[in-house]
Amino acid sequence: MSIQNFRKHFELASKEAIRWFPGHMGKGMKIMQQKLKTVDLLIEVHDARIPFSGRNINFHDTLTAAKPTIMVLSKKDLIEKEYHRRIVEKIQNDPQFPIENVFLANAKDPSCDGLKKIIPRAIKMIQNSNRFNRAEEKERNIMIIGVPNVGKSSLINVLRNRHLNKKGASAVGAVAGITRSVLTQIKICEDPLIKILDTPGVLMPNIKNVEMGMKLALCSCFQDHLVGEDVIADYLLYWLNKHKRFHYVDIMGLDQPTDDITHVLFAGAQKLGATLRMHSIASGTMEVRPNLRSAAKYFVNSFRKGQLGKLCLDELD
Ligand SMILES: Nc1nc2c(ncn2[C@@H]2O[C@H](COP(=O)(O)OP(=O)(O)OP(=O)(O)O)[C@@H](O)[C@H]2O)c(=O)[nH]1
Ligand SMILES: [Mg+2]
Repeated sequence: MSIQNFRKHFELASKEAIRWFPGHMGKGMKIMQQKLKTVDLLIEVHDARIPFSGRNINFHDTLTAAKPTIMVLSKKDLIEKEYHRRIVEKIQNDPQFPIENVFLANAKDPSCDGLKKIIPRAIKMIQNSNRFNRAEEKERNIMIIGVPNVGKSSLINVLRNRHLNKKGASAVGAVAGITRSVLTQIKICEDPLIKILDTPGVLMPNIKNVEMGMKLALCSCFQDHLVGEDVIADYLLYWLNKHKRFHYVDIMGLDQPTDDITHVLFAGAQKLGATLRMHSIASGTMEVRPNLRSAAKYFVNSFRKGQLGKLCLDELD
């Protein structure tokens, strides 16, 4: 296939796939709102691979408008370094919800520069803010918010380790929905006394934009089975071709780029030796077929591990 023939738009075979919103999330948001009066500052965490897509805009109206807020773009190790400054500036100058204090962070690297700056900046911002009913409180409370799987709990753990020299207090995992209890309070610093409330990820109620939904799916903000690994893999292929990122050709055992996901998955299954034994109704015997689902998972995971290159999915201009 010639490169000019790649798809210019991504379309879902069924629009139904875009109706995800697990019910417990709305309840989580209400409890977070009720807790707001015990909080001095918010840290909104978002995935640096989708710095502008999929942020829950309801956070602004219900939470961040009322308290000083720091934005942390996590997983900075998975995007190109040359984008860092432009991303921060774009968020600071956002026409709708600008956030002044923005840091990029890699929770897997305790010596990361962005990580070092978060708590000192938070202390300063709380000092300079009107704490209303909390003016006499010695304890500073921070609430961490964000959509699922962006690294909220990982950030708490690495900050706790850094400022208190203590290891993981909050459970972390590669799929969405690891933190379930609405508010777990974790001490992360002794002097001054700082506690962080971990919260479950909350998506916006409606994701009408297909591309935004697919980017969130690719970054594991939903559980894969809700969208389907094959659909996520097809979106990934579309994105890679559109941006002329062809590392996948090698990784999936192809000869050249293609826009046909079935072709990619067949080649990938063959490369992996991934097969399925299935009963054929036509012949009445067991047949060995390529395991396309395994190939789709492998393809999507290659992106998630950064093996397809450092990729920021959002356009910067
Ligand atoms: N590469 C990389 N992976 C990260 C980083 N931060 C978190 N992760 C990974 O992202 C996944 C999700 O991390 P969590 O800390 O559980 O995310 P969460 O936002 O608390 O997720 P929920 O509680 O499910 O909403 C885990 O596999 C982490 O190891 C980072 O800075 N870089
Ligand atoms: Mg969590």
